[in-house]
Amino acid sequence: MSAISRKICLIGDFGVGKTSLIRQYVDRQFSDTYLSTVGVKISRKLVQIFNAESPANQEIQLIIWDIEGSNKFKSVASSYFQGAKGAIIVGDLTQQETLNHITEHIDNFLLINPHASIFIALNKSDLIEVEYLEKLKKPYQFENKNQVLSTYLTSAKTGKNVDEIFQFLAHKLI
Ligand SMILES: Nc1nc2c(ncn2[C@@H]2O[C@H](COP(=O)(O)OP(=O)(O)O)[C@@H](O)[C@H]2O)c(=O)[nH]1
Ligand SMILES: [Mg+2]
Repeated sequence: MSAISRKICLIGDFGVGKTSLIRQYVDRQFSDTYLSTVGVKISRKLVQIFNAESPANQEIQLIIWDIEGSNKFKSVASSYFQGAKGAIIVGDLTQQETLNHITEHIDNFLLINPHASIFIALNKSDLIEVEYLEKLKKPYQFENKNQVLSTYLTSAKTGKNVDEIFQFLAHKLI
């Protein structure tokens, strides 16, 4: 069976954990030492999609684009976004400024891909005390933005919600 391919982008400020999330998802690895991404790195992962209406499970090949981190989000080349059917926009729960920038990342991506599906990852949840997590998540639901489907508390370190966010995004791209 030949799988369909879909490009997705990881988007967010420098240091929020984009590269770490991909590494946890694709390679099942995490490193505390800084991972620098030079230019653009492309990873692939074959995902099984379970469909209740069809006996045959579908497969989708996720083509995951990771760009070198930058706080100058305006400077992200539109060619990086071009052709993407989905995006995971990442903020760091321990750095408020990166969360403030999520809206701009959403808007910049939708400018290029107005019909794409977006999930939000509020990452490094392992560094936050459990009782604060739901409260921190509340302002980042983006219910007024139709393309933003869901917000997850993630940890690239423990793996919390990492498979889930990629898997749910893949589901939306069939
Ligand atoms: N504790 C913790 N550290 C993380 C997590 N995700 C990333 N990091 C660390 O944050 C730093 C930046 O991660 P990186 O993936 O390079 O961020 P990027 O610039 O967005 O690609 C690295 O030192 C990672 O080890 C996480 O979920 N929890
Ligand atoms: Mg990176």
